[in-house]
Amino acid sequence: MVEVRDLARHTGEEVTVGGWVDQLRVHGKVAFVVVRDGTGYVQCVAVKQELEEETWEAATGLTQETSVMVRGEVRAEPRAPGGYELQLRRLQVVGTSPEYPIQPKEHGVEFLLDHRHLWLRSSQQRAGLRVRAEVEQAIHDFFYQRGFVRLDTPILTGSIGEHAGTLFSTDYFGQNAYLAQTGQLYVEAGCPAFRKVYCFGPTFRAEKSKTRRHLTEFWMVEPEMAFVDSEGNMRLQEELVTYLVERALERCRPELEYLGRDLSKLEAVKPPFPRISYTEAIELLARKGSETRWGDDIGGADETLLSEDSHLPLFVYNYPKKVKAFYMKENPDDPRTVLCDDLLAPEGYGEIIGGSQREDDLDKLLARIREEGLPEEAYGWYLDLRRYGTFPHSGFGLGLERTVAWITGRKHVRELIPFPRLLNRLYP
Ligand code: NSS
Repeated sequence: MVEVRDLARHTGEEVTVGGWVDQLRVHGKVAFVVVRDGTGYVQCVAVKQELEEETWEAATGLTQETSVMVRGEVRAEPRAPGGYELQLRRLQVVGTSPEYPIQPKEHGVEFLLDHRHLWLRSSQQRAGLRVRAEVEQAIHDFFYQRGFVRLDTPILTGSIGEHAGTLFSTDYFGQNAYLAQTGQLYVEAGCPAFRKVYCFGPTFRAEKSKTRRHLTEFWMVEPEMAFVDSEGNMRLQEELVTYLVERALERCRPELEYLGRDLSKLEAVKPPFPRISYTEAIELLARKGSETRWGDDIGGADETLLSEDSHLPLFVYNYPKKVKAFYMKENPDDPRTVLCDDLLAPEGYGEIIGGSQREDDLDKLLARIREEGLPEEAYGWYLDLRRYGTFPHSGFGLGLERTVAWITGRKHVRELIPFPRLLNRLYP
């Protein structure tokens, strides 16, 4: 059996392809069956006169998503999808598909999400998820090339990584365990062992938000670097984001074009990215009519206001301590703020990265844990990192689905993960 993507190498030969029926068109005594095998589409041409009666009947009775094995000669045909077609000789139906639920017409999004296991087969979804897979591979390549060691962090944890308000908790043999909101605290422990490390996996947040940017389970890559400050941290973020966009442009151009992405906007993504402080952002927001005041967090609508004019991602750095997580390092020049940054994607796609330099002073960190009312006993191990050879270090988390939503130009993150977990959705 050959894969459709390899058909060019088999021009003139008779081959077998296995796949699923995408389309059938019958024009009198000629029928065209388009088969998708997961690597591409191929059009099979069935000519009544050349086929046994039975084969012709089977070909013209095919329904959408029937699985088949088709055999025939490969011919170059520029007008066919993929550029090649098969002159059908034989056809075997492997699995029938009566009344396939997703038809070539408009369906409501809840219906499509209920049928996500089938919706994955559609061209748009395939294109988005292929870009996702490429971006994931590019992330690993980027860190591997730079000497980072991948450190896998636990999903079940007793230490709250971000905020107490968005935890999924479960019983762990009589103890309370949480699904990890972040792997960060653990990659921090990996720094003295390997200097530069990263984790990349699913993270969980019981967020009650029903926005196009929120999932309750999303994937995040989190590098952590010893002896790197907030400035060096932002430089790595710029390099990573630029690399991911370049890789998508280089290896997923057909998918991006299929999705209608304006490629010139992606091609313009080059460092340095503009940077504004939180205080400057608040001033800019006030000029744009936002009600957000110094001390407030910058929400989704404000992020859109800040990033709508730019084709480049925008750094907003040094937020007030009060709106950020306990582990961020106090800014020595303004102790009301912390040394952190959010990277906002252009065109209103929102925050794709949150990063910071970490508090490396034991007493300050302990004070922050107490202020936040976090259970101190769960952080003994984390505080040990400050007790035994504390060191300046920084890191960040890039949200995969938001990044891919921006790169592909898709509005909603739910399409950029194979099986989205959303408020009110655990099926399929
Ligand atoms: O909360 S973050 O801003 N930061 C952290 O989790 C740090 N512990 C990362 C670190 O420094 N190692 O989340 C980081 C990114 C954020 O910018 C989004 O892109 C993404 O994770 N994110 C989400 N994506 C989808 N859905 C939800 N709910 C979500 N929350 C964060």
